[in-house]
Amino acid sequence: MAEKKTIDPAIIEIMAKAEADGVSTAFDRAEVTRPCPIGHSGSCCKHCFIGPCRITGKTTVGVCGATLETIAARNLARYIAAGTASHSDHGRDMAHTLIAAAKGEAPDYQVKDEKKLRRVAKYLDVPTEGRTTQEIALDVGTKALAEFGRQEGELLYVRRAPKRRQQIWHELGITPRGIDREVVETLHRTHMGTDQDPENILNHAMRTALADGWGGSMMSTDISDILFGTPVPVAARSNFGVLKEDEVNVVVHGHEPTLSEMMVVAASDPELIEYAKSKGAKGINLGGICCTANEILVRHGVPLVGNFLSQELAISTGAVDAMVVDIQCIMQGIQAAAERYHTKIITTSPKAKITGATHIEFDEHHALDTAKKIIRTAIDNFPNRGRVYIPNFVDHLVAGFSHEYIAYMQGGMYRESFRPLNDNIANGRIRGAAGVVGCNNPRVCQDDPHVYIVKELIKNDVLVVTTGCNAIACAKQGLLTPEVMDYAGAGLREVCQAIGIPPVLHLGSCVDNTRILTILTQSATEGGLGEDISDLPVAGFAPEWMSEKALAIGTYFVASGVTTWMGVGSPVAGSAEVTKLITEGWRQKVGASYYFEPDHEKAVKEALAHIDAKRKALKLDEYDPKRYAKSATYFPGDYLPDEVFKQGSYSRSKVS
Ligand code: BF8
Ligand code: SF4
Repeated sequence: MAEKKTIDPAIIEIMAKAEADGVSTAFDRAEVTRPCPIGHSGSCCKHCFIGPCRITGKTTVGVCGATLETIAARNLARYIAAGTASHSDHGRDMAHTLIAAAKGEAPDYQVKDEKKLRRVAKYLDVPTEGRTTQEIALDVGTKALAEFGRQEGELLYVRRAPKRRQQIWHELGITPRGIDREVVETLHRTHMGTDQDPENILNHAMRTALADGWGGSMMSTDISDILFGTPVPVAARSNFGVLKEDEVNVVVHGHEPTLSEMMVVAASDPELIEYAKSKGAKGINLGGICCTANEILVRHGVPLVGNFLSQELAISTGAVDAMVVDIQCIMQGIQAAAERYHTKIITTSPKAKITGATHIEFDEHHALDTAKKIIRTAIDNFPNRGRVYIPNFVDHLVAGFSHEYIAYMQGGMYRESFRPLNDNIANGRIRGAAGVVGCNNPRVCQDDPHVYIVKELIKNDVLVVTTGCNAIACAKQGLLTPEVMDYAGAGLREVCQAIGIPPVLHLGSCVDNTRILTILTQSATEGGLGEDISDLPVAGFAPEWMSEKALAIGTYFVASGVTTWMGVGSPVAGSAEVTKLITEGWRQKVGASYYFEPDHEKAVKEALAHIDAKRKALKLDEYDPKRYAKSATYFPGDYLPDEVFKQGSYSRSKVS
């Protein structure tokens, strides 16, 4: 039943076509390939060729004597190292691009946000007085790059965390040093016969994740803003209905904005539009999948085609003339799907090739030329289309809430602060805040846990910030619009109306989870809600996580003081001791716990109780959903037509 696999109406509709066309998708393959229960629970070690050693109960240790606890902790640490490496390598490439732009070697990139450049220069101890933009940019890029290979001292960005947090990290000895160093050290420690104390392994796993959150990912966000502009709210559209039957559809998929930004420029090139017309198309239509989609959505309003589990099915529309990919979260299955249609898969990164795909290597020194070549290839492919069927679903959305803009909304350019939000959390209009982020995973119904959790939270007066594939799930269900105020609790609605923000704020891609770290720090240091991130009434969720990056993100949130609920299942379920170490153990160490809870209804209940406990510890007014909004200035349905409100779900509108 398609309905059990996804709640996305466009996916439900296209599944039948995909099946008829003989396309195998992750939804199908997930039924055939079940996870190995031993590996799934973290109880299999393959760190040397004596093994793999599977701890099944009949065996209690590996051949080398490694215990289940050690094996589970090592496995988790390695996931986190891979996630950190992926985000951080992306950040490193951003630094290279900034340096090339500053030297004039990448003429298609310029510094777009000088204010942000100067702010980031301060974080990195780069002098700005009397210097040109190019000089500052060159030093910022060079200093950022040095953070990856740093051998002495600690990451400069650590100073951006609240003082108390920095102290906790110092006391535990988990302040990150060089980004690459922490990743390498995790691989070393988890090599056969090295670190065999689960607690010690997990401490270093936190240090590695912090190198991602307060290092590679944070620098990636900063440099993207410097080069491409800091996002401000922008209206856009989402889901398969954004594909156009009569235009050349180019779908970008992956993560690095260096490529997708140039695709935006190339897609509006008049010469190429004329070329498209010469092939019988009315124009060039750009859309995105996964995080690179979020990057160009928040800066240019480019529509979202879908999230992680939409990638193969978008091809099944027969309307995608080229799917242009770079790095991360790109299923190899898209190539097999594309071979059933006319779609060209174009790989662009030397780090990520797919057998059978067309490779057009992207190089920041000739960025626009390469982007144009890619678009031209897509145009040439347009006449090869077979039968096209585009499920006619589209939703509207508002995205682009950078932390700078959220602060700006609370007082304008001269008085921007987090005071209004802090005050309204203190007085109980807002019960708390939550970050709901992360992937799709075909082991659960696509988008269902995402949407359930977000709706429950806003109904309970919890302000939601979102990124990554959760943000796209919210977009596809119409949750990123002001109209969603109808589903928000009365207090939260009042505040959102007063400030002029929707109750669910789209902050960007997965590396932009670092915007949440910045917001949390600003809120914690603004006053009135304690002095550290772990004092705040907040929670984190990744309801449908699947990637190693998601584990790195979850871990850096916990190590930064945010108790986090991951859905789907636990990668350390096999070890009660490791589970205890990352829940109770980490609560004692860093003031937050890492939960893996497949029951998303239970996760929300636990998170609300956690938020209330934090309120109590801060001696704030007890949360009372009936206290505010008694003046009857608002009635349900003020934002949505009655019949839509009564359906209980906004959106799923058909395109006219
Ligand atoms: O970095 S949320 S499936 S697309 S890993 Fe991947 Fe997960 Fe989507 Fe972006 Ni993030
Ligand atoms: Fe087995 Fe130990 Fe080798 Fe792991 S490191 S595979 S537990 S012998």
